[in-house]
Amino acid sequence: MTITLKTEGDIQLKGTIRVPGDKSISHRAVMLGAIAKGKTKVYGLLTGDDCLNTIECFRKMGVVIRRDEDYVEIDGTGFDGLQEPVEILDVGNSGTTIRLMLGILAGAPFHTCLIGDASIAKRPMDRVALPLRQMGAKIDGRADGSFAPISIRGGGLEGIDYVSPVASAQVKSAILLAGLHAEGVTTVIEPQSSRNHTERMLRAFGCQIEVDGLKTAIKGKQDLHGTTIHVPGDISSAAFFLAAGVIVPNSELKIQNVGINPTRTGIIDVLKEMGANIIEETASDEIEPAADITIKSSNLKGIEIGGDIIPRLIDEIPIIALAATQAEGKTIIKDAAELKVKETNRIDTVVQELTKMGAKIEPTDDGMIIYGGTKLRPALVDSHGDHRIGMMLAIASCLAEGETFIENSEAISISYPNFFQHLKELKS
Ligand code: SPQ
Repeated sequence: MTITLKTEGDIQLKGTIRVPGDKSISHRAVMLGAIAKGKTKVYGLLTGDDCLNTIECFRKMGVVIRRDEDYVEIDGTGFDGLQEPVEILDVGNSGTTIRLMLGILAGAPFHTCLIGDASIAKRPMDRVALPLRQMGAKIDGRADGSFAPISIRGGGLEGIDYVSPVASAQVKSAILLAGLHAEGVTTVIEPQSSRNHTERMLRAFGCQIEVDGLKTAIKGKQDLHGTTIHVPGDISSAAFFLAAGVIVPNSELKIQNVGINPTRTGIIDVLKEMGANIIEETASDEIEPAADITIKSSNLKGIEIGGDIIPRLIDEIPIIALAATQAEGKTIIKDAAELKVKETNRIDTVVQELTKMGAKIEPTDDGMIIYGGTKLRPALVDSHGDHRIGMMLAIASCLAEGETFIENSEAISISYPNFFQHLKELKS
């Protein structure tokens, strides 16, 4: 679907919104709720396409999951109650679903086949298949199990000590979830800290897990027990309006109940370093901390972004790149080669699409260089089926007077089904 976004004269964004539930936390709440013993109630679960696919995968393994207006209720079967699925499990566009499911299924003594869409078919699965095979799972698939479609026969796992070559929460989580059903202890050491939602959620379900710097250890054969979870708003979704509030002149926005887990708040640190006026007020501190965030338009300056902060803002790089087009001076984003294996190659798609709107931006091997102070113009642009590229382009259209056309805009419902409604409310 192609959407037309019209910007007439100088617009400003004003108002208060609550963004949908955190996608990473929502996936984990459903997954752990399904394999726990007893009922789990999840309030604020994201009902975007990716999380709905996670729910469908577990329904195909016999887990009863009910959706009410305010919450989702899961009748956990306990891990041993999962049933061998008759059908193939389709993860759609969701990398988190396929990689974390592989970790869970590695412990299940039956056969499962997983597929996804054209984007999933291009994303590397060997990063989880290799350690899971070391633990004893039998995995096959396209290119020797490096890509989906992928099939797994689990069971009989032994704990391993795994030194991960990438800072990836999906790799870490897949191994920890397999470790939960392995003999002995499983450890994962990461090169830098990735998001820690799996560890926090496992604890909430009564599991013991030890974290020592970059090393995480889990003892096998622990039971999980159903619980109640409140999912905070997704900082990766809020990021679009955080940046919009800063770069669209004369704007002032409040975003309520945003998850501020420190492994995810790189976007706030970077925008502040660039000169943004952002104030956080703590809203709650349960399994995951949350805050109300107020943003005002500010003059930004270009900075260098790289190193340990990258895993803390990896999904926000498209919108950071847009913010950098409005900063004074040059912004360099480096150490972010992981962008190449997301829903799209986000180095290429960011550069290609923002260039169409007049941005001065160059790709590099591990990031991009953005020259600030550019006036953007409307254009025919494409999300390439990547929700985060689609939302970044919609925010860019607020700075481009005239009509911007975004092709494949339906991808946005993967993580933010009411994005356009919020954009319209804030513009009026
Ligand atoms: O689920 P998917 O498709 O991989 O989603 C993305 C996104 O932009 O929404 C990545 F493209 O987020 C990942 C994130 O990049 C979600 C995630 C998680 O929930 O564990 C971790 C990150 O990926 P990785 O590969 O660094 O572990």
